[in-house]
Amino acid sequence: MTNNFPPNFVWGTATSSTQIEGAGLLDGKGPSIWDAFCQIPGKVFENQNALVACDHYHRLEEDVQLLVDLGVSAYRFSFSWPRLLPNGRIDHINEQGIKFYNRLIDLLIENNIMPWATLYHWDLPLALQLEEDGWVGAKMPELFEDYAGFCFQHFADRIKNWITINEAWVVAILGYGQGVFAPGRISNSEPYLAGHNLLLAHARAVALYRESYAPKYGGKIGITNNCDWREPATDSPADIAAAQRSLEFFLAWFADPVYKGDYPDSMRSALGERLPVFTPEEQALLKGSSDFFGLNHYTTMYASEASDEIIQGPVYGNGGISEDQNVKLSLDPEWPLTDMQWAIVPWGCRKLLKWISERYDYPDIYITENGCAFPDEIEDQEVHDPQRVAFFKAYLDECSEAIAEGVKLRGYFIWSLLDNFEWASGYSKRFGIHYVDFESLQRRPKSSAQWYKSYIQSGHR
Ligand code: PNW
Repeated sequence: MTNNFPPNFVWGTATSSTQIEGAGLLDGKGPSIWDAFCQIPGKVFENQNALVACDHYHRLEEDVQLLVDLGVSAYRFSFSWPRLLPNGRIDHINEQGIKFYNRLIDLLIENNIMPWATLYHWDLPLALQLEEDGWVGAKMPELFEDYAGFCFQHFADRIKNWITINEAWVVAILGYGQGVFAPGRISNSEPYLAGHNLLLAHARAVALYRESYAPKYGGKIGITNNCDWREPATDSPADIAAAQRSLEFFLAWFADPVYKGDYPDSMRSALGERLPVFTPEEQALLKGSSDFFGLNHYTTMYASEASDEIIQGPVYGNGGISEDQNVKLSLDPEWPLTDMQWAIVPWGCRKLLKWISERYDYPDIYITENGCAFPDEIEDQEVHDPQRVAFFKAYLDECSEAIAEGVKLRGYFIWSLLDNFEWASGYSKRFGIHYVDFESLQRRPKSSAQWYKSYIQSGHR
């Protein structure tokens, strides 16, 4: 085990509104696209929904206490747009939503835990899906800016770390390409339009924050993208190029516009007119629009050139639309799998961190999510999850190694604080370092929570 984490390294855990809050239609909250999606039979495991989830809305104090007990220095959560603005627009404000987040933020600060707030973690107000076509609608960047401004106005005095959009890739590909996440659209062009509007929405929110809030409060704002590592399946130039292309369709799709002002050439040439074009003004707005590189990382796959094989339909986990890339993905049978069937490949994390650092000139990186699902069970009042502990040890070791190799990794957030509503998988996949009994809603630290606590304490901070 190496330890290259500096004393000011940010140690945290993460959650999101839909996944933990519950109170899905209570206290003035409007419905989100996920509330609607859950009502379509067959979309979510056992037709479950997020109406109660972990009932965090009513167990706020208890959950902050879990964070205190863990000894983390930061907590990443997300604002529920439809809890604050039930129809998505600032003409109708839900005061009870503001009160709820004020309580959360104040409690975190009282306990010396830095709040990291995500503005959009997938719970679009349903009204905006119906009225504006959701993220393929041209007015969405402006409506997001309004919503962001509303959040800054109420919370920027205390929140110094902002994330605009969580995983635009998931929204675009799973929500608008494969239709397996809300809003459930299936298309081979809408993902690129949705991605485009998400980027513009991000850029507008950042411009507003930098102009009107950062000078006064001195906070930071950025975007979080997810990416797996893609290892060339062989050392042939074709497979090396395929792995590179795969990473560009997955991560550079969203990171190049933010760091360089435009989409990668590989996407432009493969997609032609399906990839929207930024105006020069939009490029200027996007370039440099993130104060840090937010990364959610879970797994690794081999990539090879698809050449003669015709890739049809969705290939799970392939960045961009599968058919557009000419990349074939595969797994090494030696790699252990999590309950999501995601391979555990810790060195992939280090390689990805280095790839990002080299491509984007060594930005400050925060891993805003990393974690794994296992079918944990309670036995004699305890939950032993040695595989999860081994996962974190191994991934953090590679993070430490990456730091030694020059990567400016500044923080790490475990996904997740609690077992929660895992989107289309419902409650069947447990990512938490605290076990949640979804009948009684009782929380219980797993051994991984104990381990993380001592890891943070033992000089890894
Ligand atoms: C992320 N994929 O989602 C989200 O930010 C979390 O809300 C979620 O609970 C967590 O990871 C675990 O799934 C992802 O298909 C969903 O590659 C799907 C993918 C990646 C990330």
